[in-house]
Amino acid sequence: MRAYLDLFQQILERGADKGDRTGTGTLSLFGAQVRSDLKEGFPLLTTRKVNYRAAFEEMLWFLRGETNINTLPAKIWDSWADATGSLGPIYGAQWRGQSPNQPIDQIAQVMEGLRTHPDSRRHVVSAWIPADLPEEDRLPHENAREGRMALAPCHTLMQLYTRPLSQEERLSLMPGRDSGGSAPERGLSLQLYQRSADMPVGGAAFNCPQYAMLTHLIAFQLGMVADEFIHTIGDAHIYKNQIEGVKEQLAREPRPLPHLRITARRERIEDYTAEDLEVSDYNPHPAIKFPIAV
Ligand code: UFP
Repeated sequence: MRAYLDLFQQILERGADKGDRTGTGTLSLFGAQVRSDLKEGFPLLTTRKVNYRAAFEEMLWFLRGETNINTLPAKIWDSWADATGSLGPIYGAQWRGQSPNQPIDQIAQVMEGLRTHPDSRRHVVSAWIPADLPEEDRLPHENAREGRMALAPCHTLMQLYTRPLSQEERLSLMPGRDSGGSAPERGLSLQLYQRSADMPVGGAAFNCPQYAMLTHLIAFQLGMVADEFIHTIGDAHIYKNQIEGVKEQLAREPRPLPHLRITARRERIEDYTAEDLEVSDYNPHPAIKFPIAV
């Protein structure tokens, strides 16, 4: 996670003073990439306590194709929904093909593709469906009420990649594996393109662990090892009212990374619940309250 802290520092030092849709004002850099080796630990910020459970719940909710806040226990999207709780055709609808403009179940297709053509270079899932994008000048709930996405996808597109593990890597992964059987032969990596990241609250704290978890989950379903999570970011920003909280985090010493274990095997990826995901050895510094821009 040091690379995320370095990116915070870079944004504070070199970020452009940039206005934004929410009127809060940001410091912003364009084009950043952070790699996390999932074989070395689970990428969760230790410089403040993060509610990773909410991040996992949101990801599992996307995977089930859900788009209404009434089925999401964590109160992440409440400020964006319309009166019925709908968020319009956001992630879940696009991933699972539940929008009239995008009827393909991309998750099922990519899982099947990874099984049948592991070396393919076409394992892509996109939430960016132009026909369903919101109108920028309307409020989120107005867009949702009209059947458009309440918020344009921030994490826009993911690509999955598998590779054979070297003999050395396979041997080093053998001890303590839960599968009991032989060591998996392939590693699975995921690269996310996030067009816009509120780095302290969204990008580093929330989106990183949730996509790292998704990488683990897909790898587990396919009998592979979670290899790398590569986080590529377009507009990487810190809101001005977050600067103090970020500086406080940069003054803290990062601690060893926790670990993620999947404790049950489910038939389909949408069948997993947060109870099946166990994070151990997470000993973060105390929480820091951050304002969120709507
Ligand atoms: N944002 C994230 N991650 C998310 C999410 C939102 O960082 O998962 F849903 C932030 C990015 C930005 C704001 O600060 O929310 C979205 O605003 P905009 O659409 O104008 O980029």
